[in-house]
Amino acid sequence: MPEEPPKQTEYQSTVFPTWCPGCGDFGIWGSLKNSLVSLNLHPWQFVVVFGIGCSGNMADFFHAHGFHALHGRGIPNATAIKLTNHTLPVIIVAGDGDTYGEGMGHFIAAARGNHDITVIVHNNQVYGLTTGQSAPTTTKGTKTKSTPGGTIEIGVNPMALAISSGATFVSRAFSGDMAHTAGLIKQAVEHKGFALVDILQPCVTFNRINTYDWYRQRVYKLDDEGYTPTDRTKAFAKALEEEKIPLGIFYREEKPAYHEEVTALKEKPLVEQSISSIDLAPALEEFL
Ligand SMILES: Cc1ncc(C[n+]2csc(CCOP(=O)(O)OP(=O)(O)O)c2C)c(N)n1
Ligand code: SF4
Repeated sequence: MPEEPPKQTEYQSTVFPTWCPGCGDFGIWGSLKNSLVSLNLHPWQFVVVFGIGCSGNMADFFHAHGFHALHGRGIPNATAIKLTNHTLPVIIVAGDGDTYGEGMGHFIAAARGNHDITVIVHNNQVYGLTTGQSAPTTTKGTKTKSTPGGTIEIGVNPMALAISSGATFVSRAFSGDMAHTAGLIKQAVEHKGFALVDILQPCVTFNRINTYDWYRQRVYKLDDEGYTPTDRTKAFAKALEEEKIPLGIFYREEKPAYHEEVTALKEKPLVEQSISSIDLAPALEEFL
């Protein structure tokens, strides 16, 4: 008998979100579930790695095979899972602080390797869970709890960072537009290689600048102007736009994913390989 298609409720855990009412995390949560339905993936057919933050708290509100990683360490956990069983779609859900701050080195390394993972970033431009300190994405001069005189550093540009690091699917969404966000997540998961969906997510409690209205006055869709995401130079130009905020796929490229270039994984996934015939004695003797 053919398997029933998944239903949204399958990804529902028994815990209702503890996010503040109106938080943009709700829109990302709903969009992710909608995209998984359209990808025809049941909860046991993919893995989600969660970071630490309000965003990563989704681990409690989501029913699937998952792992709640340390702050900044979602990406290395995800690449390890992918290399162990590269038939599984692997998704990461983490904050902008987690991904572009403590996890920045891992982000660049995984993008350079074109690891076949989907990184979903809740970009609220603050540290939400720890109550509103500045994040790596905070715009220069912004006053936050940790920067009462305004931030001195410039903000990280996630689109430019991803494009220059070798990511092969680079996109931006807005959590206030769930249909568009779900469509981008779906395409990112389908993409073979390192895929970023940076999602602009209002933190209604600690970020009173980048509100839903603020975004609605500035965002526009790249698709609406007939933009094609195949030219790196044009993608950089879009990444540097500031007055208006482009949404959609900035850059997309087809090339081999990391696991496809590892000789030992060419025949079958690591998890299906037998290690009983391997003599571990010489290695143990050398290292113990
Ligand atoms: C290794 C480590 N460093 C720092 C922290 C403290 N910490 C917890 S959440 C967080 C920031 C969360 O901000 P972000 O990643 O943007 O996620 P958000 O809460 O905004 O969704 C920090 C610094 C931690 N738990 N572990
Ligand atoms: S603190 Fe901000 S990011 Fe965290 S749940 Fe509340 S509104 Fe959302």
